[in-house]
Amino acid sequence: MFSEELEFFFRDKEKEETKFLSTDKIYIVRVDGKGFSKLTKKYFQKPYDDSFYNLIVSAVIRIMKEAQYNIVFSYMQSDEISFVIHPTYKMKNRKVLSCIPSTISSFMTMFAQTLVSNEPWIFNAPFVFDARIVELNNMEEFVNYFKWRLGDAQGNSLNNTIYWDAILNQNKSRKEASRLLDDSYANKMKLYGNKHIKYPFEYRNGSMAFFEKYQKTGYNPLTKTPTIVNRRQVVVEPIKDEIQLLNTAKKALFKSFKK
Ligand SMILES: Nc1nc2c(ncn2[C@@H]2O[C@H](COP(=O)(O)OP(=O)(O)OP(=O)(O)O)[C@@H](O)[C@H]2O)c(=O)[nH]1
Ligand SMILES: [Mg+2]
Repeated sequence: MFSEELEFFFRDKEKEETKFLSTDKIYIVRVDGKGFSKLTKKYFQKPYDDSFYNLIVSAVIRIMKEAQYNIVFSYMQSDEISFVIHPTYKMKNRKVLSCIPSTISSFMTMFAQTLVSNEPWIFNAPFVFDARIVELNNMEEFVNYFKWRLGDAQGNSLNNTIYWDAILNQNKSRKEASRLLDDSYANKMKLYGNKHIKYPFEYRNGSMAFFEKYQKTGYNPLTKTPTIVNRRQVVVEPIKDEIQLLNTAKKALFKSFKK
């Protein structure tokens, strides 16, 4: 039987989760693959794998087309994705935190099936993502957030290159390979930069997805004439440098303020 007393008691316990995103802040939802070190070791090439990258990109493009999430910009690196949410979006924190990672997980798991359509299901595990909300107060924090994530991407990818080169090409043990990473970024770049630079930008810096307008010729059945219609599509670009990432992220955010 429905009990108002119990309803009140348990709704009160949920109160932290019933907050709404505030319209005077900027929100980023960052998702990160859970246990992907093990998963990618089993099913993908080390250190980088085009199929893995394409799976994440496909899932990101697909979720950005879901109007309900109001994502205006995404930054992908390794197994993490930062989604910038439209600044006037009034959604409950708990919805954002639960629906975005579950949608990304579902799309990635779905798309993985097409990747191996001629084989039996080889990914004997779902692609699971955790999520957190990052609340930013102003543009400076927004810019610094992306500087921080890009720096993390660059440091991790350099380590990945060094570690897997030692294991796969130099017969080093995991312990020996790990020891090579205990050096400064500058020194590691000096020693291994020439190997690292051979990998494409998407693996060294990550890539970004944003909306771009384009025009399409349609047909107006009332006037029976061709008409030009404005559409938008998701564009994905590997990141060449920090300036390109920051400028594109800022532009995507400013565009959404105007709408
Ligand atoms: N083989 C392969 N592995 C990748 C690729 N991109 C990312 N990864 C791996 O994904 C992992 C991401 O690191 P983490 O998020 O710290 O590791 P995790 O195992 O997911 O740990 P949690 O996030 O704490 O659950 C690293 O082990 C990367 O090597 C890729 O293109 N190919
Ligand atoms: Mg992870």
